[in-house]
Amino acid sequence: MTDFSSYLSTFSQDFNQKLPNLFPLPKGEENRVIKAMYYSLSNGGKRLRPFLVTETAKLFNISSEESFMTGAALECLHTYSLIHDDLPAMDNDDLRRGKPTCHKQFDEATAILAGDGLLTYAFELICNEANPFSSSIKNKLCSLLANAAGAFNGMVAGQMLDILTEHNTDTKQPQKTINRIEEMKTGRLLRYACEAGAVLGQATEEQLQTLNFYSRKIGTAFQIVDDILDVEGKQELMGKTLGKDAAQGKLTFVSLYGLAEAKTIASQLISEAISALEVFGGSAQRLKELAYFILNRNN
Ligand code: GRG
Repeated sequence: MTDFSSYLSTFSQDFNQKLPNLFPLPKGEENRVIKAMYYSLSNGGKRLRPFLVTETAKLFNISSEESFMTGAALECLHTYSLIHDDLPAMDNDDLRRGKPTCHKQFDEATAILAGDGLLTYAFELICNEANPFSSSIKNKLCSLLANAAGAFNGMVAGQMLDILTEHNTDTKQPQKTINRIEEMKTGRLLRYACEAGAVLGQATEEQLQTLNFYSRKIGTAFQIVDDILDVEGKQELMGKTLGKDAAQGKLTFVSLYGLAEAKTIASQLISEAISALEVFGGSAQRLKELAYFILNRNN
């Protein structure tokens, strides 16, 4: 294990240990939905989004304890998107994070509700009084998160475009389309992670722009690597069904550029992301390492 992998793994363990406190189980059989929410949330996952929140906030001397709630909220929202993406009406997947998907483990209606529950709980966590920031910062965090996850150029819009493209791959401008899908579906939440850290740390406009640039570059690289892994990855490491993009004739970075060029583009994006962080000096070391990790990941 590299030094960075072990750093990320320690972060994940610490993060996972704090999760049960956020999910006290109320009495009543309706707690089934909370069990389903916690099942999917605690079911592995690399925790890259809360890691990004934490490390970005650290640039501004905000401790990991202070940024925890914001990272947890984002991971809840991310997990909702995975649960809904796996549903029969969407990607129809049986496996997620190496375990049965939420609708396979529970049932479809419960999985829809678990997604809804995690989405709304994200905002409750940000507003929670245990989140030690001012109302104005929490307000900003909520508004940015709603926009990143929503239907107006956010993740929901990206998912819609992705679904439409699946049924119509002979789009006139495939390059533009694939970039728009990535930017909204995958990119917006990764961008939010860095924005949130910057909001917690009350970053300057210039610092925010730098982090924005970094997160856009790693976001695109993340999606390109995801597309590459769908072709070349190992199912036991990825924990999800692979080869689906080609089987569904999906427009992806690999179908558009081919494997070799897709790898070159991803590598170029990661170099640009890392260079941008120079302004933060040594304190951005872990963010630089994360960029490499995204490029070289196998799950
Ligand atoms: C249902 C509104 C709605 C949106 C779904 C997240 C998503 C949008 C679709 C999932 C399909 C997919 C392959 C998305 C692109 C990349 C992505 C988000 C991968 C999963 O993220 P990781 O690798 O997952 O960080 P873990 O499990 O490690 O958290």
